[in-house]
Amino acid sequence: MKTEVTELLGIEYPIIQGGMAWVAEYHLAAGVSNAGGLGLIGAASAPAEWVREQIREAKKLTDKPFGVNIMLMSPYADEVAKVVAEEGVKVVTTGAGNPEKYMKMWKEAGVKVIPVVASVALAKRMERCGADALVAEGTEAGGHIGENTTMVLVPQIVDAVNIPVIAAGGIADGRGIAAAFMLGARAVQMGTHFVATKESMVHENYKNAILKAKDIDSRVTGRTIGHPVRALRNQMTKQYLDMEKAGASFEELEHLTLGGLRRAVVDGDVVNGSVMAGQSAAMVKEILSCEELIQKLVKETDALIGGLNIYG
Ligand code: TUI
Repeated sequence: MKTEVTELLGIEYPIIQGGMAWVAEYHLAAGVSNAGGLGLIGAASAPAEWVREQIREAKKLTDKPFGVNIMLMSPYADEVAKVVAEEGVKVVTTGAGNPEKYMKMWKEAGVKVIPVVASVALAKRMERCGADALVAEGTEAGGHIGENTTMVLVPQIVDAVNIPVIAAGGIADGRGIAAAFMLGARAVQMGTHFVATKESMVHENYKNAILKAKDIDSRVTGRTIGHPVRALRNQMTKQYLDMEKAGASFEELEHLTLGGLRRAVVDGDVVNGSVMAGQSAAMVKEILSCEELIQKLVKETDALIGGLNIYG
């Protein structure tokens, strides 16, 4: 499965783990990288020194490349951007914004930059300012999302840019990976299935909520305030959507979800916490190790498209 992306990143398989807030800490990142994919530490809204410590811990567990995801709405984004350059991190992905102002610093430090985008316009802009590749993330993904599905977003971005495209959103097995390659992607990014792995440190209740999830259990809150977030339905999403229908203000809605992801991930409160997960949660059937999951994905993908020579 050699592709432009495995070559660019120096990894064995074209499978990247999403940089999920609170979930993607160094144990998971190192687990994915040791299994031949690209693990990511999710900087989320954490202070820069926490991120530095995570990077140093990951380096103790793996000598393979790994990356850091920077959530651009974080109040610490500027400092975290500097830390990744200082610590010699190989790859940065970004989410929830436009990373243009950091591009020069990262390129000078030799960091590969892979913005996560949800639109063709931002994809083109990122190529112009020097991105090495892009993650095209469809609305099937968990957390903060755009409006286009993976099926329509990936081919449009593939047509619009000349850098490799990594498909994300709704991918949880070899069929999804094979489909992504058919759409022109050169790798995939998966989040939800990696939440439910042995190496993932999330509360057991969070993993069980993913295992139990059915096709109808996904909800998007925050559309009315221009901040759509996908999570598994529970008391919190119900109350949030009821309040949105009743015309609640930005402040009232924000108050409801404040600290909600931490409550779900750390405390295991899957009733009133925010159980962010993609629509693919319904396809996650068992808890595997990162190694077992990646080997399963590679085997399934190879059985479907291994003979076609389309990895590119
Ligand atoms: O960033 C994500 N997913 C996320 S970030 C996140 S952190 C959070 N925590 C608590 C509540 C809410 C969020 C959880 N999930 N995915 C990548 C992604 N980026 N999806 C969509 C975008 C995006 C959206 C708008 C990128 C750029 C953009 O506009 C950029 C601009 O300025 O034009």
